[in-house]
Amino acid sequence: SGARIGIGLAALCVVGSAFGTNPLILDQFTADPTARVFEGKVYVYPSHDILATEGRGRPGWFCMEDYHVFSSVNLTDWTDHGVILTQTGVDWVNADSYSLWAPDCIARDGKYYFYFPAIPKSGEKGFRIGVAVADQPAGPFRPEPAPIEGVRGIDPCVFIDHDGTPYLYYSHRKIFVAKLQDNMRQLAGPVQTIANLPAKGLIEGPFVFERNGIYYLTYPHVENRIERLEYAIADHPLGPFKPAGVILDESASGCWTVHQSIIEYRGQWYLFYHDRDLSPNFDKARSIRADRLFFNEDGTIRKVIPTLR
Ligand code: FUB
Repeated sequence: SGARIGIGLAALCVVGSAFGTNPLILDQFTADPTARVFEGKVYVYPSHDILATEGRGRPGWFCMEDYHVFSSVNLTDWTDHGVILTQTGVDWVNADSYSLWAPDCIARDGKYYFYFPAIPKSGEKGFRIGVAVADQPAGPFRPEPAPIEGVRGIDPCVFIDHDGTPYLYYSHRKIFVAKLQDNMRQLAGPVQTIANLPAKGLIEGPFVFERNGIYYLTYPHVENRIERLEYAIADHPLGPFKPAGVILDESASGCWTVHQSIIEYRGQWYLFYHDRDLSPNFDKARSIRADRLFFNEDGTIRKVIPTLR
């Protein structure tokens, strides 16, 4: 079904804004940014919010029919590489569900694996997680014919440890983890629930990274209407994790969701997240931001202060 993927090479154009003048992308709504450093550039794989209308999605709710990928060498000028996956281009996805939620992309052995949640056309309830594979960070991505067996949930994040073991994290009110096989398309072991995280409120959107032997599990957590970014630390990708603090307070604009990724690029750490800068009255039409992130000497993360336009 590779031919059915819309590859918007024609859409290749610079759409960015100056770094430090969030939001990063001004010509469309973007959310749930997963930033990765590939081939010396920052690639961002966000969700793509659009506005639902009668017959297209569910008015008042999230509405997403495709994904774009963006890249930058300076976090200032962003290139939109166009559409890399659509709800009509994946065999197992309900082509009328407008539910392509938060994705991830990871490189392994010269291939790029794009993970995305979607609602299946089989009629079963809830989200499954699929994989699409490419030879380049901006695609073209070839979707696998079926979602990952044994996984039901949203917000995939794949982390590859120093020993080469890949782990898939995802959420379904709680956060789960399972080892992946070397083919990056199937589970290699049982799904485990991450223990010791806050028991109250919804937790979603896991993003895991490692720095100086500390494994950081970051996640949005909502106890009272608006999500804030929190994190837990461990000395192994499977835990046990211990909650360690707040990275980003609840949005001042009142945006219900937040969703994050953290990268080191040219010696500086960055938090990518979203708010609703281009849509102050509707928080399902979001915009991605980036801000510098700093660590304390003991490895704890200092709270990020959002910079605005
Ligand atoms: O974008 C849809 C959903 O909202 C994501 O999957 C969640 O993490 C939240 O940002």
